[in-house]
Amino acid sequence: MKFLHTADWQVGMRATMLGEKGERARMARLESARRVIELARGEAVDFIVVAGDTFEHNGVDRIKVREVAKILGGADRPVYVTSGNHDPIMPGSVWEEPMWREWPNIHLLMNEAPVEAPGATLYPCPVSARDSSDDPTGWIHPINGSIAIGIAHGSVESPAYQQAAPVARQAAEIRGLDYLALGHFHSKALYPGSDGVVRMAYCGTHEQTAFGEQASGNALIVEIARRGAPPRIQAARTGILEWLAYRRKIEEPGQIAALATELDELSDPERTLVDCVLEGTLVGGDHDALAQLLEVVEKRFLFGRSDTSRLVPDQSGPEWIDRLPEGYLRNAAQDLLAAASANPPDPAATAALREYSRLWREVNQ
Ligand SMILES: [Mn+2]
Repeated sequence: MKFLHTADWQVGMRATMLGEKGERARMARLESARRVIELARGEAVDFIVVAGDTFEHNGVDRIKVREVAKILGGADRPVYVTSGNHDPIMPGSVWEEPMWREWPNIHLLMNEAPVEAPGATLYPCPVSARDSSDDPTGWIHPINGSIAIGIAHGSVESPAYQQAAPVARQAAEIRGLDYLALGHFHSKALYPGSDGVVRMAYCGTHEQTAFGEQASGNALIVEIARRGAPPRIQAARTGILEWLAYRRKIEEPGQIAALATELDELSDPERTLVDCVLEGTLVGGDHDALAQLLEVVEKRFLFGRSDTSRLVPDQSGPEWIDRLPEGYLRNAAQDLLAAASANPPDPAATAALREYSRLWREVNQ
């Protein structure tokens, strides 16, 4: 028996941080949803499990809901969907739409009750609107000899912090499950049991949602030979967009130019989002390299942002300042340089100095 585990499609996510590029990121969530279904076909899985947060919220535009229903409905195999904290069961929720009944392969699992799937029994733990501090898997007691698969949406217990809907760290063992398909955490995470076998996992979101998520943009293919046999779990890439975060400490000349070259050589800039944070010391000769780097970050990619507020110019200043006409033009640049090099540095002066340099280059070209 083999199935595909996915979750957290978050369709309808606003991605406001991305501004006008947000629409591209929103469309990508549907494109990669189609890739999940293609993957299921290619792997010839018996069924698909969607472990919550298919939608960002219950008010998602019904045209988009219908688009998701079409994608799932075209899977040529059963699809089992449960709710998450973003799309909980409640009056008026997306799950009450009659459209779901148009695709007989889509099964909405909105009750805590076992459901027979091809080759396995499913134990869904749907999320409803009321808050709960109970383990959502608490009701599960496998009753027969068939492969037992739990589906839940929540946070695996961590001693570090308190969660709503905490899932016991050993939930798969405690509940007697062959596999617990988890949703909610956007990065892929596997949890070995006391025997070292992984029987519970987050698949992560199918398409990354923010900078810094590790191992997201995947779906899991899970194969279980029989009740009690260790699952074979394989991650497959489904994401379309690349979210790259660069954190660099600048300590010597040339580092910025090297980073600019690195970014300039990245393939598929139209699918790439870049977050570039530089700190350290900017030496005079590197001002041009920085201008070039920031231009690459801002203009080359689907989305690019940079933070150089902790990159402090050294007192020597860039050469272009010395070449400015004597008088207020040069004095203004030197004043900005002094403020930018002060301790603490004035980030507005740093940005103004950079803008000044850019304008000056334009005028002199
Ligand atoms: Mn969630």
